[in-house]
Amino acid sequence: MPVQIEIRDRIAVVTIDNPPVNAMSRAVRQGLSDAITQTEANPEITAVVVTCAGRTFVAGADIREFGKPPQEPHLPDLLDRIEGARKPWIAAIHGNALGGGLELAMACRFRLASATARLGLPEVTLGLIPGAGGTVRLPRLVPSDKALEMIATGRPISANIAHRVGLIDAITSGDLLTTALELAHQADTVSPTLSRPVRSETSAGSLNAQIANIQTRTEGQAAPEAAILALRNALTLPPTDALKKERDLFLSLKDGPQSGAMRHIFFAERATLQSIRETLADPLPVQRVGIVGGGTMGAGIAAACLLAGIAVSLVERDTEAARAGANRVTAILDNSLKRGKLTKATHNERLEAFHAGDQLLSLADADLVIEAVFEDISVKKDVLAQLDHIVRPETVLATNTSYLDVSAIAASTQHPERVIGLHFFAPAHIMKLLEIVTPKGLSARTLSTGVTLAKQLGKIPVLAGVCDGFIANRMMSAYRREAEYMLEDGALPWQIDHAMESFGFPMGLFRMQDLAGLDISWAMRKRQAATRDPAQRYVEVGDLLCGAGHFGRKTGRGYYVYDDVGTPFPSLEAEALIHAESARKGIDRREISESEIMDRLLTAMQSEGRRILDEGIASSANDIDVVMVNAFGFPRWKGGPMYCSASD
Ligand code: 3H9
Repeated sequence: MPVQIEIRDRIAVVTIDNPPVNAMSRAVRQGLSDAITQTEANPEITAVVVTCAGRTFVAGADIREFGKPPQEPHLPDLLDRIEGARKPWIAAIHGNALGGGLELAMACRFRLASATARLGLPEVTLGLIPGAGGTVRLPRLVPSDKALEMIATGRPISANIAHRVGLIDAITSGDLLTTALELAHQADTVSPTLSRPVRSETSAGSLNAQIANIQTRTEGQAAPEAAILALRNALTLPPTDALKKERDLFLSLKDGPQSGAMRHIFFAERATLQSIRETLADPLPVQRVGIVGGGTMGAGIAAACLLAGIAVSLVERDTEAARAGANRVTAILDNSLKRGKLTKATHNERLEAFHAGDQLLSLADADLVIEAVFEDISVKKDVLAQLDHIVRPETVLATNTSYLDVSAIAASTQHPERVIGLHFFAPAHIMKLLEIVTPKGLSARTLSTGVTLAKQLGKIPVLAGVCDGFIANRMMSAYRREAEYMLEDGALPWQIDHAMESFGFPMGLFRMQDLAGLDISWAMRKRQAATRDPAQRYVEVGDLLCGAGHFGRKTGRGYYVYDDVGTPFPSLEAEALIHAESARKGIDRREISESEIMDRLLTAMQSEGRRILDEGIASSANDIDVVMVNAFGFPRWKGGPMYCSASD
């Protein structure tokens, strides 16, 4: 039974028990409906406490039911009954109260939360808006700017903030249920949420400015626009009308393409390890990580580990380089402190768990060592071969490479079964994706340990087989190649970028390459030149730009030219060079429309994706979508290239 009732001292305790996250499935809704009927009918009961078993309060409606027609009892009706009940309901919140879970809490008379709870309306991240009164009840509890922020960004807030802004009535660090039972005796003095006026301390001007800002940031997405509309309705219409309009908006979004795509990605991100779930066992506990290389990537990985509470020893080639690496790490931690992500005490604790030096021997007691040195296979092989003699026999050795042959790197050690590829994305302490590259012969324990580290770091692990570029960079190479063909065929970099940005990418490919530095991929192309298939079409524009010293943003020139504050303008020089290349190859340039640009890019991604699947490099098309969304900003509300092709 997912909902149980127990009576304690005339108070009914209604416990929802629907692991893992107490999602509001049909069975839970039915259980709650029965609980309302029973508690209303029982004269002995004076109030009701609703609480949850397990690790969290209700984390929302059951998203798995969204593909099916809605089934009674509907959540909005239930919440109306709870709010209108003669026996006041008190929400006792621990863990997360999200979406429908927070809507349940807001329909209660009184909200008590444990100090570590988090509360939010993340529907917008699933292409939805709250559909059970959230947009109408929230601005009656918190100021309308806070309500708008929560509904339109979907970001949860801490119990402390929730208390400060009025979303919850009390916080406890003691026993949640005991406190809720004490408070239940006073709950009938509080008026129901919908009977309260909206909180109007935010001025119309500042709300409009906030709305304009959200609209700019979320262009092309239906849910934030609907969230704004729903909030405006809540602020201006009688509650019953606003509720009806909210429900209509919710239902039309739920059946729309963007929510379908975002739900696809939500589940795909959680299913990336499905194919190996059974084999994951007995990981080596990772408490101390060694990192070789303190450049941007090594420092980012070190910071990611420290932020996750893992001790780090960083090694560089000499003391000066070690000091520079340590400074990079410290700067990231300082920034986290400044932005309120770390308390002063935790910041100090993390710094104490960090050591930087120039001796590989200092990594002897590490549980896992990640090399993040220069992207050159002989340098990487050398580092791993040395580490092999230094670390304990069970220590896992990881190479952070974005495309090199991990099997060959593993073979440079005496124990290749303990070598794994961990491909982080820059900035490593922020980007959620981690490609876990699995060379043949890898031991189950090494794989489990790599996966466990990914989880400890809060990353989304995606498994990739060994090949040049794994999943991410192979996909990127394929659509970059197509984009370069289009340069010669008739399009210009800014037209391609505009098409991608209109599709929903945060930044077009050429602007992104300028930002990353054109010299990086140039160096890679030079290394690959000897093995390149001479029959394959090759576009030299990037090489020619680099040859002229135009490395992108950092030299002020690339595909674009940049002014002092970094604003990009189309580069006439790049344009002339592109035209000259078309002419040299005898290509008759023609107009290429934005829709053709996007069609060609998507087709290139999908064809490469299918090859990656055929070769067994990725274990599912969903993993490829997860990579494209999390590594390259493919718009989440379009679900990823493989999803786009399946839903065409
Ligand atoms: C909504 O509420 C609409 C209402 O306004 C209106 C209704 C009328 N449903 O993430 P995890 C599964 S929309 C079904 O790994 P964590 C998840 O797939 C909803 N399943 O755990 C996974 O399954 P599996 C608004 C769900 O501890 C397992 O639970 N709410 C749901 O890292 C564990 O998940 C949200 O958008 C769900 N709602 O994080 C919240 N949620 O083990 C969505 C999770 O088979 N959920 N599952 O792979 C989350 O953000 C995170 O799951 C949470 C826990 C923070 C709760």
